[in-house]
Amino acid sequence: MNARAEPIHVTPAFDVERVRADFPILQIEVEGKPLVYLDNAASSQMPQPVIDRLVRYQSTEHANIHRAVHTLSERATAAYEEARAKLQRFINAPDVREVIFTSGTTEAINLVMHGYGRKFIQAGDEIILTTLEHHSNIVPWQMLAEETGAIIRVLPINDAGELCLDQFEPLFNDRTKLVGVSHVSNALGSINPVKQMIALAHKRGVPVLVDGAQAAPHLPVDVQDLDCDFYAFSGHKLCGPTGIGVLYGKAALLEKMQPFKGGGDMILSVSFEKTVYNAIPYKFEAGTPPIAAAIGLGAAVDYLSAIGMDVIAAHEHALLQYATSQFSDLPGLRLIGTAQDKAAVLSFTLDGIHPHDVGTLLNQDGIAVRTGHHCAQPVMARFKVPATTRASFAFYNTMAEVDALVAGIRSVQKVFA
Ligand code: 7TS
Repeated sequence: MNARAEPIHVTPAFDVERVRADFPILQIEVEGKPLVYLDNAASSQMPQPVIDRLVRYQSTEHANIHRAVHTLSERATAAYEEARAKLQRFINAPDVREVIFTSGTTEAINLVMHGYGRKFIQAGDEIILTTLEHHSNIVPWQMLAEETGAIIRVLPINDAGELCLDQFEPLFNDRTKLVGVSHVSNALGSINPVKQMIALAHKRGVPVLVDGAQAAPHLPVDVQDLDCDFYAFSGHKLCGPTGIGVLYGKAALLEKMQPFKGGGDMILSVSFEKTVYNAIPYKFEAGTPPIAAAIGLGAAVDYLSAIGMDVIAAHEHALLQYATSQFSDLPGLRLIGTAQDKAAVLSFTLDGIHPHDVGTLLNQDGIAVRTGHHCAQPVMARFKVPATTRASFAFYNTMAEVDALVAGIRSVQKVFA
């Protein structure tokens, strides 16, 4: 007999009510009804430990960083750099120098466009994007194409909102210089096979930028496992503050890139004859950064990691399955985006009712959803709709909130019947 006890693998039960108690804003009422917050893809809410961390920083640690020998400056610098290390662990980056604080995903992508694109992409070179991209992973590349004469190629999607992976490899040629792809679509929730795409691109020697804005808050992200060259995400979708985000980049690439912004902190020495740039990551962090926000984001990833990103993903998947099955009982509802592999985003239209009216009426029931094109107009064009209503879930949402949404949709349909 084996004397050693077998390890027992128990998934800790996820207590959603306990988690909700951490979020002051989830306790408020809207229009006299308990808030049902289903606009997490736009921005998620902040738990008390993150709020407390911001207050502690502002009350006892605030000063400018990397500049002075006084105590507060040292405290602020230590807390800021500690936050960088927390973010490094959160995405399993091999080197802390590969974590650059930006103002968000948009700025992170623009940094790659200016730092990498303007240096290495020329007339006739090609960039591969996908139909699923958010405007912030389209427009910077169009600006670059306009400036340089580079060409953008687009990987299409099928009727379920999944990338047509079989058409990916044929898009490459000798002029392909970069692939930009979202890890998770904000408009449809499709989870893209980025690991597979990165491997295919690397076979051709082409670097890949992953827009992780909608993945980092919902799935465990491991940049070493993905082997991505760049990974961008935003703090405010991750229970952190606005005005902060991260660009992960492989050190070898970051070293070769030119700075995006010039100013203080990004230099080693300046004269009118010659300026020497600072080492990475500081080369890309010109000026006083959003110190408080970075520290808040560090607290946010601590909070999420304590719950466990796999636990978060499992709870959100259960919400998605339940909501999808409830939606299938609603006549006149068309679900846009039915990918096999999907995050908890439900984009839909209701026959004969404009999404704006749906959103306005749901708000009267205290339910927050987003309506519109979700900054993904090529996705809307693909499905021939001008807009959708989108319910996007977070780990603090409940099955009862799915029921509230379904009841809300039924009453919207009654108003328009
Ligand atoms: N990429 C994706 C996939 C996104 O979903 C968003 C924001 C961005 C980039 C830009 O992020 P930012 O933090 O720099 O603005 N998406 C949404 C949304 O779906 N609704 O509001 C913002």
